[in-house]
Amino acid sequence: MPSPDYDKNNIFAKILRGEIPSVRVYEDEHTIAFMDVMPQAPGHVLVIPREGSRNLLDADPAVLSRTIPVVQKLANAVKEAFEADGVFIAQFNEPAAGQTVFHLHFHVIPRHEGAGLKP
Ligand code: DGP
Repeated sequence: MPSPDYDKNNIFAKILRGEIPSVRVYEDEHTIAFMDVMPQAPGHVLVIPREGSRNLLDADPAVLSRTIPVVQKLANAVKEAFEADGVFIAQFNEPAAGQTVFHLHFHVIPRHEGAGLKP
């Protein structure tokens, strides 16, 4: 069940329904991952559950428990594919914390030594 604060017309919901294009790099029954259109670094991927929640604050813990292993899988995949030294995982909740798209998502960003960190 989508959470009550969820807007089913947000851009990631449209990506999930195939109404706008995305570069999908992973999908399973519960989760998809696609390339971020405004990457912080090459290989920046977004992981989202198919079930709608506005963000982590209202997400069903059962959905989180299915999503985190996919974040781990994609983190290892981008680390290898982009020959990164590390992987930055970011997740924002509400505008005050920097959230701009209101469908729960995890940023998975490969990092290279010396490249610097954007917040
Ligand atoms: P935030 O809500 O601040 O955690 O970040 C939302 C991210 O979503 C941001 O890095 C840019 C990305 N984004 C926004 N619109 C689209 C889109 O239409 N397609 C894709 N692939 N990414 C998007």
